[in-house]
Amino acid sequence: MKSIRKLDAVVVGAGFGGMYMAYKLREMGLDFVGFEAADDVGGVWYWNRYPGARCDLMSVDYSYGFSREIEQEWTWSEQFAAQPEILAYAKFVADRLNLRPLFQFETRVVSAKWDDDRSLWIVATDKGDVFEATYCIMATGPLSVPKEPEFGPLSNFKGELYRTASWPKENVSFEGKRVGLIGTGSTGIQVVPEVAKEAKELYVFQRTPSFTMPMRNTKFDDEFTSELKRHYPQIRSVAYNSPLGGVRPQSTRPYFSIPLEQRQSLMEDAWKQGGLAFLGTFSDLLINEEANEEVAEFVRGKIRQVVKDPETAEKLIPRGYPIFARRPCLDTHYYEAFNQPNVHLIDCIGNEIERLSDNAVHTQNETVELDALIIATGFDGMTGALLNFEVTGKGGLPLADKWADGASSYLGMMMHGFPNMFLICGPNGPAVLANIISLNEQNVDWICALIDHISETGQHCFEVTQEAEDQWMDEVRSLAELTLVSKAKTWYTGANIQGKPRGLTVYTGGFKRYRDSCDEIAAKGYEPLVLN
Ligand code: N01
Repeated sequence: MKSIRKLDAVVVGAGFGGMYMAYKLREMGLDFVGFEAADDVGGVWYWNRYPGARCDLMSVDYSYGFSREIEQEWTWSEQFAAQPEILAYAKFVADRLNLRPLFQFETRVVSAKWDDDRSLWIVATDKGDVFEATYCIMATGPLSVPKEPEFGPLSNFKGELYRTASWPKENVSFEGKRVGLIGTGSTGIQVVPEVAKEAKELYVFQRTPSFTMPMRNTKFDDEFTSELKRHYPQIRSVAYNSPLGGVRPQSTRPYFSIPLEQRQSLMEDAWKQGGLAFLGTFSDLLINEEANEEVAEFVRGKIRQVVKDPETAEKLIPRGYPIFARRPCLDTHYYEAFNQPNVHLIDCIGNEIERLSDNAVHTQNETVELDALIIATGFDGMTGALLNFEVTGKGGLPLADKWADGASSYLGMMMHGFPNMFLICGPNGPAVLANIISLNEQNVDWICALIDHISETGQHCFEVTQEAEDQWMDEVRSLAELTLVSKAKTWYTGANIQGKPRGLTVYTGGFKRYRDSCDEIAAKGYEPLVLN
């Protein structure tokens, strides 16, 4: 029988959250092990290496701010970095800080169980190893478990099958092939223009059209890069004090505070500028339904201008939900791709995909024969990774039972009934509406300060009270009611997964307000936590 190793902490996941946590725990002198299912660091950027994968937050924001050295040594090549560059950055950080020895790669945690009698976590891996740890830290990411589409099983398709969320490392060629793509969220929208360049025919299966705006990516030149590096401290300060946790123009101008002509001209400017410029043009697009609809109509007009076939344009036009309520997408020639003769839109509204067969996708009304099929149907977001293995808290309470009616947590970082467990960027924090790298850093710093505090008090355990968790959840829900974010059927609300409890599991108050709340709790001596 293998011996049980005793630790101060385990960390699950070697994405940007897990990497920074491992770095900090080592600095604190704690004995810990990190586990990662992949064979290297990078998390979501390790797995999602599909053609066109790119971050829609600016690279200067989507990077660590905790190390002045790394900021100076790493050079971003463009405004919105592509997946290979982001993964290279993660590897660079791992090398520079010698993080790899802190992780066991190609190792999945299969269970994490709280032992009431001994007040510690018992963590088992698929390698048959068992660890006992004071703290269990879940850096499992909000988007790490792909959704299993309703028309499965995917293995019914005998041609080349690719999932964007676990894309092969080897080069994939679609040259001369009939390719199907299912899913038109942020991922599918990035895949289309790339595969359209190669495929003989590309069939895009679209159920809900997304709003997407031109990214208008730019390369950085040497002069820009050296200015950027000189100003990192100021850039970080702006980012950390912003609602997004990143540098983006903010507006205090409500949409209807200026005349129509001026509004139109500002929208034209935002469209030309690209990126998420719209969100920095008016202050109330996520709270004022009428303003939101006018901006949506502007974008619909742009789709009509770009897409030459009016019938295709009408099918691509999103209706029935507010713009920005689904994750706003940024694209590089997405709508233009539908002007190519080899790209075909299959509208799945009223024409659901029913099943896959050896060489075809069968919808209610048609059969499309294919050589290759790409699945970009999204993720079991926010909670999927944590419910993917056995996690039990006090009294053997399964996490699945605690979350049976919806994910509840305190600050998105801890849960009543699960002492000494931390979530990094967990549900009900601002993850996915804020720059996740800034949030990772903030969560990790806050958690490490709490671990220090616990050890200074001579205690070993913390647990958040039910009352504090309930109050936080009330705040999450009441803030959500002020915005239009929950008014679309999205993974933000669990609506993309059959049987998943519905409800927005994201804190919509913005990064700065969230950070202030966390700081206030620390300043007041962590009152909502019981230490023993
Ligand atoms: O997933 P999604 P994603 N039949 O859930 C469709 C981040 N991200 O991977 O809406 C037909 O948005 C589904 O249709 P519907 C970002 O946070 C970031 O694209 O269910 N279609 C939808 O069109 C993003 O929000 C970046 O009607 C089916 C699509 O699949 C998150 O990841 C890049 C279907 C899923 O869209 C998830 O994006 C990429 C079915 N049975 C991703 N089932 C950047 O930083 C599902 N669909 C740029």
